[in-house]
Amino acid sequence: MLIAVGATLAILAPLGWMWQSSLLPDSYDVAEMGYVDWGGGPEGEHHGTGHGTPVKELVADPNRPADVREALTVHVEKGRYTVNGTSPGPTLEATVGDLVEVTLVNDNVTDGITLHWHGVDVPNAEDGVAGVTQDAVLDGETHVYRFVADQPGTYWYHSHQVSHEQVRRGLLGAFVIRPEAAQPEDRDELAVLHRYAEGATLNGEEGTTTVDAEAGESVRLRVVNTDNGLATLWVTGAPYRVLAVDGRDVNQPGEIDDEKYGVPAGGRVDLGLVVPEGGVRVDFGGSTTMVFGDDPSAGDDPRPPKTFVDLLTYGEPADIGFDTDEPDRRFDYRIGRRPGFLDGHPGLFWTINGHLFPDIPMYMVSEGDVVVFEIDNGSGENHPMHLHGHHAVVLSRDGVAATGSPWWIDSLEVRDGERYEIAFVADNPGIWMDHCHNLVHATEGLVAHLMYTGVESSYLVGGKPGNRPE
Ligand SMILES: [Cu+2]
Repeated sequence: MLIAVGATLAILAPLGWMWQSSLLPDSYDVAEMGYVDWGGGPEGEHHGTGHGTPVKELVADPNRPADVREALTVHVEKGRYTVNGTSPGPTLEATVGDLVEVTLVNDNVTDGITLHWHGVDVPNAEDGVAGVTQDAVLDGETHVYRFVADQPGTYWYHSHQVSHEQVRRGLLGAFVIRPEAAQPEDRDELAVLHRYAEGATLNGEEGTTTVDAEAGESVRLRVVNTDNGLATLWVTGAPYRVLAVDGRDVNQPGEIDDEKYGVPAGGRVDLGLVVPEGGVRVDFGGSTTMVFGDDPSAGDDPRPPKTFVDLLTYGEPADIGFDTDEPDRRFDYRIGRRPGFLDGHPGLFWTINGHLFPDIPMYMVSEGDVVVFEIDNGSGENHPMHLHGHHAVVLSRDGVAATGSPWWIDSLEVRDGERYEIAFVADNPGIWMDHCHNLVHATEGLVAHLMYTGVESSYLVGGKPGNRPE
C-alpha cells in the first residue's frame, strides 16, 4: 500500500511541478521569458535591465508625409472577417520608395485586431504583433501604420492578434509593391490562395478563374499562400519561370517544363509565362485553377508533375552583399516534439532546442551582425518558418550548399528531417517574431523571438488589451 502511494507520488509530484511551472502569468514581457542565447557573439546589455530604445519608438520618419494613404475597416460577422467589406480584403498597391500610411479601423471585433505586413521589412513598431510591437486594436479603436515600401514584390497583410483564428477566417489581403520602371510583362495578375471553412478559393472564388488573355501575351502571376500548409501549383500548356520568391527577384531564372512548385504557408512566388496558342492553365492543388485564354487540358484535370522545382539549384549565383564565412552569431533553431504542459494544458507540443514554450531561447543580436541560423526539423511534421523584419538567404540544405540564384526568403518550408542554414544581416533593430506560419503550430509553442541589444520592450502579452499574437 505504502509502496503504491509512494510510486503514485513519485509520478504525480513531478507532473504537478511541470503543470505548475508551465502556467503563464496574466501578462508577460516576451523579452523576459525563456533564456538568452548570444549565439557565440559578444554579450551585450541584457534586455529588460537596460535603458534601451523602446520598441514603440522604432518607427518610420514621422515628419515625412505619406505617398499612399489607405483606410482598412475590419468587420466580423458569423465568424467571418472582412476588410472594407470583402475577404480577401482590398489589394494594397504602392510604388517602391513610397511612404505607406494605413489606418486600421476595428468596427466590431471584440478580441481586438492588428495588421502584420508579411514579408515587408518594416520598422519594428509597425510590424503589427500584438503584445510585442503594439497593443491589440480594440472594438471601436483605430491604429495608424506608417512604413516605406522599400523593396518591390508580392506581399500580404494579415492579423497578428489571435492570428490562428482571424487569418483562417479571412482577415487578410494582398500587398503589391511595384518597381519604379514599368515591368516587362504585358499582364500582372494576382492569385491569393485561401481556404475558408467552405473550401479552397482563388481571389475569393472557388473553382476556375478565366483570364481573357491573347496568345503571345507575357504574364507575371503573383501567388500568395495565406493558408497553414504548403500550396502546390503546376502549369499546363506552357513552360514557366520563377521570377521572384518572397518579394526578391531570382537571378536568371530558367525555363521550367515538367516540375511543380511548392509555396510555403505565408510565402509568395511570382511566376512568369507566355500565353501560347491554345492557352495555359495553372492548377493550385487541384481544386482552384487559373486559365489564361483557352483551357489547354480540354476537360481533363491535368496531373501534377512528380518533382518540385528545387530553389537550392535554380537560377544563377550572384553576390549576396555580405560574407557568411565567419558570422558574428550562429544560432540553432532545432524543432522537436514531446508531451508536456503549455499554460497548464497537457498535450504534445513543439520544442525549440529541446525546450517547451515559454522556456525557449531569446536570440540576441546587435545591429550590423552577420547572423547564421541552423534550422533543424526532427519533429515529425513540416514547418513553414517565418522570421519577421528580415529577409534571409539560404546557404545550405542537409549540408549541401546552395548553388543557384541567391535564394532569399521570409517564409521557408522546412520539411520533417531537413536541416537548413540561412543567413542575414541584422539591420532592423527591434524584437522580431521567428515562428512557424502553420498558425496552429504557433499556438502549440512554435514561437521564438530575435531581439537586438539596446532595444527594450514596450508591450506585454495578455494584460488589459488581451494581446494574443498567436
Ligand atoms: Cu509548424
